[in-house]
Amino acid sequence: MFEPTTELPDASNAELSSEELNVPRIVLNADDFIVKNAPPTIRYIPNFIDAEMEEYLLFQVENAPKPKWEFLKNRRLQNWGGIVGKKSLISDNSMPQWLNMMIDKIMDLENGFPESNRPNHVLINEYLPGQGIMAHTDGPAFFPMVSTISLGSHTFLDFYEPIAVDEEAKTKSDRYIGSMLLQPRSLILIKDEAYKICLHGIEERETDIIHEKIFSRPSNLSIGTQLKRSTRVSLTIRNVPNDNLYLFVAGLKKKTTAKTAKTDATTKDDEEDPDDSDEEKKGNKKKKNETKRKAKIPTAKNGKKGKAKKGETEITEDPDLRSRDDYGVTTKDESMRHLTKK
Ligand SMILES: O=C(O)CCC(=O)C(=O)O
Repeated sequence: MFEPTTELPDASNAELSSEELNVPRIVLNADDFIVKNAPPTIRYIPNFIDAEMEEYLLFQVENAPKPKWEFLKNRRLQNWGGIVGKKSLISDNSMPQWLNMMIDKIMDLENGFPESNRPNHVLINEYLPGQGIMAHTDGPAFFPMVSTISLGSHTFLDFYEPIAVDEEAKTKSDRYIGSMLLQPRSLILIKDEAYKICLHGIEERETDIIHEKIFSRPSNLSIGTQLKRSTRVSLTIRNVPNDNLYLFVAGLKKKTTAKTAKTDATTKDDEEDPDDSDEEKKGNKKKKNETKRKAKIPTAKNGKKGKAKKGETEITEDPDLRSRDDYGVTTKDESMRHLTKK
């Protein structure tokens, strides 16, 4: 599908360094790219990579070993770096050079990830036109900042208030805050309230129409402009602070701790609690339990607490502790369609 039209590095030179692959190292300050009218803090860098690099990355994604692909109902994905559990990463030391290169490029940003939180996990999602991802917050295992590179097509990344568990439960459209127009080759960095409190998702649409609530509207795109989606690949690049390396030796599983803090407390859960894509697959089952759970969170606006109403998905007290299965969407939400495997 993504045949390179020019001569590009291929898997045979995948171990070459960024310099050898001529990745320009330009130091940008991420804080120069804060999106002013968006929830704090979203930083958006258009043309973070050039077209040649985009083509190269699409080629690498498309030509990854077949078993790397996981098929969900609404998209397919690849997981690199290991399995993300509730609180830590079960690292498999598998980050290929073509992704390390992008991690290096993100690490070159001033005010990006701290040195001690270099991204160690990459989730690659491929969306055909009409596909999307339900509104969610990222799991508690991650350092609270996500970086995403878009390839191949634009999309709208939509932001929502969390379900305000108060007297008047709001619909999803009531909770809609606005959208980022993510252009191919761009980088978005989401942290603070936008990461911890807001939900983000992508509607299943084939065409997007520019409207007033697009935070990142370029001046050449007037309200009403229609943008037809094509296949989009996103590289979601994150850090999981607790990084456990598992060694499989003669059928015996032995754990070594690559980084310190809290690892001992996490391992059992993590083995049984797979990464967020797997949680989606298990979502239908978990969702039933979810609706039974009692939970309270402060509302986005008035800080009140309360129980979720009938028919709502209840969410945990601390949005930080919400994983992909705590979507924070109503059980009637159409995004639940995503939960079934093909
Ligand atoms: O594709 C994207 O830009 C969003 C992906 C995402 O939200 C996720 O994988 O958690």
